[in-house]
Amino acid sequence: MRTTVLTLALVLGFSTVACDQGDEGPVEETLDEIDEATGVDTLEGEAEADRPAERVVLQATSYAYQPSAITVGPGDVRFVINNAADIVHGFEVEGHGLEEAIQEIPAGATDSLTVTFETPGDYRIYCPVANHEELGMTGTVTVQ
Ligand SMILES: [Cu+2]
Repeated sequence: MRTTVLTLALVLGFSTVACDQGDEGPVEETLDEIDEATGVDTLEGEAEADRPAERVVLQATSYAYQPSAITVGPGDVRFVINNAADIVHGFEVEGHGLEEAIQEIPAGATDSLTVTFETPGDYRIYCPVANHEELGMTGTVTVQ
């Protein structure tokens, strides 16, 4: 249920941006704002907390994430996922009582998900679409 609400919020966020009606809702970003070589976000002024979220850029293909092994620090991490495939994919993070997801990212689209990691350890990432997880669309986020 929580993931459904989150997905809806993201969809509404798209609408808000598309209509150019203001600053509320998730900020939609494009890879233009991400330095492809370093993964560093070059978009300024979007930090909502005192400490800006760590940012991880992933590419989704059929059927894998690149990178699939990610190490981050604790706290807020914003995953920016570019679906480079020609079919829909998604992105889910699960572990240590945490479960957050983007259920669907259309082919060719980019979406982002901010997750707050409070517990160090390994978290699983996988694609929640159809049987993509079984097809190998998985990975690991290590929080340390
Ligand atoms: Cu998928």
